[in-house]
Amino acid sequence: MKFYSIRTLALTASAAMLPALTPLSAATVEGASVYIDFGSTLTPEAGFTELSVAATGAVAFYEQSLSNLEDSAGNLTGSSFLLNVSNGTRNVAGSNSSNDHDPVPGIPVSATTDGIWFNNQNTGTAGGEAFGFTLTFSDLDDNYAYNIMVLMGDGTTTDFLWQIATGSGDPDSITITSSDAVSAVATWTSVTPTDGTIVITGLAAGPLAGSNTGRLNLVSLTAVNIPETSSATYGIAALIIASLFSRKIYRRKR
Ligand SMILES: [Ca+2]
Repeated sequence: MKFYSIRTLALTASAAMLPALTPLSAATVEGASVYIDFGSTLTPEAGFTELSVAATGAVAFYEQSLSNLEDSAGNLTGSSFLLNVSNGTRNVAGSNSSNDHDPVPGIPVSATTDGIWFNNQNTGTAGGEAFGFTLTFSDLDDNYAYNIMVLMGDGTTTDFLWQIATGSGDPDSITITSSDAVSAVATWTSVTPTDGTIVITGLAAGPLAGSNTGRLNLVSLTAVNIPETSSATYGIAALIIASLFSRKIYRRKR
């Protein structure tokens, strides 16, 4: 609590004296997570935002969005999420279908036992468009970095290559294979948004002959402090403010 009030104080200084700094968003809380829980089973825990997909007919290029995401601390972050699926048809499956992921510490079982599945219906890479997922988080607080986790699900039939397409700080490419999709936990650490945006892509990397299915279970973003640079900036701002306050108090005394 004490630390947070100091940062708020530093913000006041930066707005007046250091206009190059971006103001902190009061809605973003260090350590809080935004969870997008794909699937059709309601997850009652606070901060879990469901993304269910109606089981309708084939769609070549699918997208669905969520706005003003709630985090695990119960705050509305003002951030948005967009799911795009390229070269696939769509469907949804609940906990009784084969979208399960093994339990993950800290994540409710109701969140890891449902997912959504997409199938490219034998289209392979025809038309030059890869089959896979694009997860876009926008209007993120640039004053934080984000730890990211992606879970796919049982029944994924080909390999998917996951990476951070927009955002910096963790260049890891992570392959989730058809055989480990039920257990693999893809993570990236301290990813810094680019103009408030982080884009995560998971494109089919394996052989695409015939029908291919990708099952997506959960994605999370956890706000963490940006190392070094941010701390130094706040420290300088706090020193300036402290100096101003001491002068003001001195004048009042006289
Ligand atoms: Ca899920």
